[in-house]
Amino acid sequence: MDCDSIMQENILVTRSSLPEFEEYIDEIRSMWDDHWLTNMGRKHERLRSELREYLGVEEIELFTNGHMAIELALLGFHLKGEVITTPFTFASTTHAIVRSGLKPVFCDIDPETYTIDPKKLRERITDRTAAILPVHVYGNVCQVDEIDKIAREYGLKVIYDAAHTFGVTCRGKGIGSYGDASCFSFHATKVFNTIEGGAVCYSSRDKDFGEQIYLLKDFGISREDQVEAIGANAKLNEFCAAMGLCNLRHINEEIAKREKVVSRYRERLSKVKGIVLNKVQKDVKSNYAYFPVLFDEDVFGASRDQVAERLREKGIFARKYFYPPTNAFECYRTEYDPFETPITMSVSKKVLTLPLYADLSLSDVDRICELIIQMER
Ligand code: T4K
Repeated sequence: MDCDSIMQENILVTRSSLPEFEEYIDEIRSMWDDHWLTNMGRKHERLRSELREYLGVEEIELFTNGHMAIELALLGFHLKGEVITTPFTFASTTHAIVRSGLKPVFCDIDPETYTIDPKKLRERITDRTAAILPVHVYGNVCQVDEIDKIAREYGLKVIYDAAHTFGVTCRGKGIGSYGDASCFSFHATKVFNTIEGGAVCYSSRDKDFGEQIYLLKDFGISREDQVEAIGANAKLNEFCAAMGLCNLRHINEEIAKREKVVSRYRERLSKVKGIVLNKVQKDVKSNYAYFPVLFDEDVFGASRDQVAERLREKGIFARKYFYPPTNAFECYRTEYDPFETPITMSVSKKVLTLPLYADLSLSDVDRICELIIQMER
């Protein structure tokens, strides 16, 4: 089946939010006057300033995608050695560590939030540990206080992968203001998108770090005749920034629509035996980024894979985010044993993320739930 028919006839795990066509055209029109398309142009700077305010962070730098945001944040702190991280994440998190010349050390997750388990962090720390890279997976906030306490005790940097937590607040504070840096993704599949894009948020006390990541996203060029660092090209272009400016105008409305979808799923699925829903976190304002569901085959009567297959037959493409865990990837097979993180292994085999986007109709949610409930033993 080609991409067109997949998108038209089926319900996919998510669907990019777009502004009205005319709104985007109005936003990009001025680019035909000044011919400025990239390299930190006007739209880029406006978006940076609007995002700083919306996310409630002190400083923010924009990037071409969330992955480069993580890679360059790691490089920006001049880290060497090992980085403790979670294997229950998208490929990007682990790859960013390895591609930055660092070694990932995997720590298991908490069985309720699926985020790194601080109780298991200490035993992973050695004299080679340079940083901790936890992930606010599905928009679930990590145990930021415990992580912070351990990091201070051992003098480690904390870099959050906040790809899933756009707009989330914890105790009223923007999630991007926790840790030494937080990296967001603005990919087309995210709650807020700039088509492709990403950001690193950091404290205004860390001016050196800010200068470093700015240099690193632009080849290390500090002046026309001066190249100070071995940088990459990771600049957010003006078309992407324009999409961000449009989408940001509608973000609260988008999140409110997502909340309705999630409430309906909860209403329909919360009492089904053998189905475990994502925990609602106290003190956290959610962005309803993903709707992960765990299937306990022995109690529910069907496995995650059977449910996924049944939905697929009906044109509903739920996804196994995140299976396999990154420490079980082919490319890391010789270095890691995924059975060293048994909770990750178990969650990863049971989880299915159900379709979720702002315009998913409640009748489609009902249909998805009915198909699932029919499989209950
Ligand atoms: N850290 C974490 C924890 C992450 O989850 C991610 C990205 C990153 C870091 C890195 O951030 P970026 O460098 O990507 O900014 C998707 C996304 O591509 C990826 O951004 C995301 N995580 C990951 C969880 O999901 P795939 O391989 O599953 O994407 P794909 O192409 O299968 O798309 C999934 C569904 O989204 C499609 O079925 C339909 C819908 N879709 C997709 C595209 C590309 C749209 O509606 N519009 C689109 O343009 O990785």
